[in-house]
Amino acid sequence: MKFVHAADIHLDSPLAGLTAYPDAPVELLRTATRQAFTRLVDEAIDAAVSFMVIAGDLYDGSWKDYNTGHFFCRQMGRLHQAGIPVYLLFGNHDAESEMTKKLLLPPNVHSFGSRRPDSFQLHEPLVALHGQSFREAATTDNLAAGYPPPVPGALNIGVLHTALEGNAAHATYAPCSVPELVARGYDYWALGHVHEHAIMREDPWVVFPGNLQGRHVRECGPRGAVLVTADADRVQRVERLPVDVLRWQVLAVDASGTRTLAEVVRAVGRAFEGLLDAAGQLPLAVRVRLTGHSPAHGELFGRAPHLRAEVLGQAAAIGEDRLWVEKVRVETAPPQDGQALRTRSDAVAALAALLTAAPDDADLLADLAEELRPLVDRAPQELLQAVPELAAIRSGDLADLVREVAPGLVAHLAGNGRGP
Ligand SMILES: [Mn+2]
Repeated sequence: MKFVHAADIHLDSPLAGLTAYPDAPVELLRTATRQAFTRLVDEAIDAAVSFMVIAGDLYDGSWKDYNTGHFFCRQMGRLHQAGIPVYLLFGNHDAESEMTKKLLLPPNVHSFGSRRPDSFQLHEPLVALHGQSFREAATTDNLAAGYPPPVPGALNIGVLHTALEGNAAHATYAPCSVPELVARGYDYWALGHVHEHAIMREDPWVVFPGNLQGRHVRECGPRGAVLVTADADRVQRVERLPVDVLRWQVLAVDASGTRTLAEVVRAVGRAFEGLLDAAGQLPLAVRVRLTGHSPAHGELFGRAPHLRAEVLGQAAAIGEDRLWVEKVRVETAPPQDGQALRTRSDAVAALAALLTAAPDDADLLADLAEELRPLVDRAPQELLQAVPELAAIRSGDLADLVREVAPGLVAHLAGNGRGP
């Protein structure tokens, strides 16, 4: 017997981070979560699974209109035609109190209630699924504590949307510990909420499938569900089932062997080629990080817009519409040879002298005020109230500000990237 365990589908939430680009794949960014979910249903039908479990955050929040619900009904109808039941639990994003619109679902879809734990059973082989949906988004009770004892002779599956405990990256929704889940005596815990795929434990299994589709650069790498193979009384294996339709990557390119911006751009191009070879046919959204000590460091910083244009040019030439650049981050440092260090410390010393004299230099302060005023004039009122330095810039009173920031700035420049 096989089943699919998915969670954190966040249907119809848009992908973020590429939309600023004029040539961004707008349609793909808008529909990626739907396309990934359609692929999941394709895979479930192809693998002739016995059932599908969705462990919360199917929806990103209340629907804008009924379109999202109609799409889900259509996919559930396909599973119904194939004789595949679905066990659906709601998490913090789609808690009962959050969802103002609702549709009847096909008879193959069984939702876990939010008042108390519900159990459903399948026969031949006997499977019992236990779960409780979130009633409110901010559910911080330990829901698992109320789950029923295992059904004897069945493969018991607990379905739960939880941050577990002590997970710093996530709010403490429905907290509980892995030993507590193990003690319940089930064979498999189908968890949701944590977007990174993680097998917390095997036999009994405690599994986060991860979210179905990465939505920004902080959700990198393959995304999807898991395919679980089991016999009548135990789980045999858990395999990842990637169904994402666009993949986010962070690509670090070492610029330490390069001397000019052009050489850096060519190194990025070679790295793009390697990335595409490894990714198969999937479109990629890439953040480029340039690292290392390089003589090109100054040029990269000084010509950032040109660098970005060149990197986009490489992506366009190599990517054939499957490679999108999210951002180019320059994290390089100056070369570490003695000459450069001396030049640098001279520059830092000159800047320190300039800044020391600056509070008493009326011309310099006037120039500075003129440069900064347009920025401050665009800042919202709340920001001006929250940051007194901005008010100082607006009133043209910069001497104190320069006195305050100068030591920190000089220390930062002097200490940054210095070799041993
Ligand atoms: Mn969640």
